[in-house]
Amino acid sequence: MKKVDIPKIPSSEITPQSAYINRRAFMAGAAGAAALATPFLRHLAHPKSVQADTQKLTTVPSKYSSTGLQLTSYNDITTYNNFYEFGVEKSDPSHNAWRLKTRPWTVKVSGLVKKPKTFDIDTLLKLQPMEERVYRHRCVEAWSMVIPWAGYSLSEFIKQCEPLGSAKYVQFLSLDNPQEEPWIHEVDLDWPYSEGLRMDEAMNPLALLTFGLYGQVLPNQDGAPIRMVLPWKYGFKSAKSLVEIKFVKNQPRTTWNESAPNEYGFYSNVNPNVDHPRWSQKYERVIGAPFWKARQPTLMFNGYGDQVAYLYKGMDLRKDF
Ligand SMILES: Nc1nc2c(c(=O)[nH]1)N[C@H]1C(S)=C(S)[C@@H](COP(=O)(O)O)O[C@H]1N2
Ligand SMILES: [Mo]
Repeated sequence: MKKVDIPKIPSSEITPQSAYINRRAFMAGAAGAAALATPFLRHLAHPKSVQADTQKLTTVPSKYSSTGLQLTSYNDITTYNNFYEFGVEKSDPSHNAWRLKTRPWTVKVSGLVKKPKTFDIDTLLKLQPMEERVYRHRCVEAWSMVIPWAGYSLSEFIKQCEPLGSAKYVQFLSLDNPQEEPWIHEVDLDWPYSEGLRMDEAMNPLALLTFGLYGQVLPNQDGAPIRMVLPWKYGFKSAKSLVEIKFVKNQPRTTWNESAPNEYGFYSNVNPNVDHPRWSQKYERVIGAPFWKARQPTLMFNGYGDQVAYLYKGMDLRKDF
């Protein structure tokens, strides 16, 4: 297999995940095609002009919403993304995720539950009142945003699933469809993208089953039509475009832990005192902020300690990072 050189990344940016992923040539055919392969792969032209899906969602305010924070702009939230199924550069998903078909869409509930069931996305949308929750979002790459999500507590959904007592973990599986997500063949990760939580973490009311942002359905690049949002954990724990939620006995495989276990732990709680092996986690770059506010200290549990610290009592967070 021919390897494609990783594009040069501005040294001011930490983009460790993309830098450590091997990408294979998109067009393995004619020799001359190799030079063309990268630009072609970068941005597959949208058949229509690029247009946001602007379906409105009605939301109610939430007691779990963070207050007093400057929201990141819609533009930054929807053009600076990690969604490796659509490319490894921050701008790739905004150019490429139009390929994702979000209807019809179902989410399968499987594993250790009383009644395994497949839910239609439009049923899930109406299951609970949709809350607007402003959350801090901290990527493991030491950048952050503040995003007004729309969704409801995962715990409300889990109660309806009636998990068995033997279910100790919840696994989240993203769409794995190379037709719509051609980068799946280029990016050297094990697909589908998989994440997981311990059951008590999943039942914490902050864990948000998410359908929208800024009062509209999720743009594809942000994980349409349904994703997780876990504000006290690094961003990669919040799997996008979910197709299956599985209740399991043992700690499930998680994509980044599998890829680099010494760098990405199962828990991945935001923790300024435990550095990534290749960079500090003490500070974060606030996307879109004016320069005098762009570097902020990172908060333990991303500022959500009052609500989640009890989950990790007695654990060594250096070991269980
Ligand atoms: N399926 C899937 N989910 C994913 C990712 C991904 O590449 N694939 N990236 C993760 C990472 S690293 C982050 S920081 C967040 C980014 O979410 P956002 O683009 O909506 O800000 O999504 C997470 N969920
Ligand atoms: Mo991330």
